[in-house]
Amino acid sequence: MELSLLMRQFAVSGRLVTINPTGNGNVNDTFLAIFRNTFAEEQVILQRVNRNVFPRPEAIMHNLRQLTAHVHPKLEAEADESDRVWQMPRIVPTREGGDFFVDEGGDVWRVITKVASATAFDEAQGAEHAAECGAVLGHFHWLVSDLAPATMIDPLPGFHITPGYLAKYDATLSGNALANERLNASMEARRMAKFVEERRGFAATLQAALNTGELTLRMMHGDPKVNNIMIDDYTGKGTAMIDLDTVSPGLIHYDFGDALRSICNHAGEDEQNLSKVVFDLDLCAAFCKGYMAHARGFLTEADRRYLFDSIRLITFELGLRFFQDYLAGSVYFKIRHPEQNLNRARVQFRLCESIEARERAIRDLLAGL
Ligand code: GN1
Ligand code: MG
Repeated sequence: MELSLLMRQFAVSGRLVTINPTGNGNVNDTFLAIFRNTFAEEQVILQRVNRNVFPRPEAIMHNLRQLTAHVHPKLEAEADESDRVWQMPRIVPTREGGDFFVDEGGDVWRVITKVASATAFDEAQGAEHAAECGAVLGHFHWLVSDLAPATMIDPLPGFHITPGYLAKYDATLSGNALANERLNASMEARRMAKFVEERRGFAATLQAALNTGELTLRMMHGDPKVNNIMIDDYTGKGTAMIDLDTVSPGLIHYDFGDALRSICNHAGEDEQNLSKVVFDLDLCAAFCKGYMAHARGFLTEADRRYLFDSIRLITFELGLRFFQDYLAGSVYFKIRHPEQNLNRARVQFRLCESIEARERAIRDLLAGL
């Protein structure tokens, strides 16, 4: 179905001027649509939900409905005392009043409002930006801290359970001849397999702390990387978290680690030159300061003990996910060239090593917060 016809299913007023791909997510397909009338313009985001990744798209729309119903009134209630305007997209209904549209091929499409006058950067712009990212994540954790987990449907069961990804990796290698061929085709891939083996025990760290009750489930964003954090174009302040499909009960540590692994790596996720992949301590310090301004009140002593591990673990986990997907034939993360997921894995593993090498300095920094 043509994009403009799809757009017509949704209740946006004005005339559609243009519709173009936007962002660079690895999962959903995203488009920016601009509508105009004589006096005004409206910009909205059209997305096709990836059914391969999200087997129950109606569940993520249910969650988005619950999340926005919880957060919008909370944002409005604090608006007068707040140092900025915080934003969160809202669902644009279909002309029939539904939250999404199913096309003739069975694909689920949805439209949400675009966060006004703001930019999501693909890499950290400096310490000030990193601090704003921290503030946005801390504020987001506060926003969802009293959202009842029972109102949400787990969008991706096992999403950040690292031992589960190890099991998936093992299953890929034991049941798939092509995966073994891919593994043995390069020294690089074999070195990476060794890297995984050396960290098998470590992979269970956060899950173990959850099982003993040392850490507790809370609402998390699930994907707070740097380009899911919007910065106001005029004030430079953080204004919104986007990509809300993975908001679910989990450990806020996953978010903390995921944000840092993405913000503190200037080289991004697709760098070819590994010597450029380094974990930047100054950006880490800036992010943590911004985060703590909102999170100090709800972080326990036990939470703090696991902050370092969370940075190391989520970086390892993402590398493992890319590596497993490469071996399985790149069926999960979208790619633009055949070796892309292998290279993405190399980058995360290198970043993980850089985090390990800076363990003392990172722990000291976290202890001083
Ligand atoms: C995927 O599609 P995108 O870029 O928002 C992935 C995240 C990864 C990220 C790495 C549902 O997110 O977990 O951290 O790629 N999302 C899902 O770039 O798997
Ligand atoms: Mg995402």
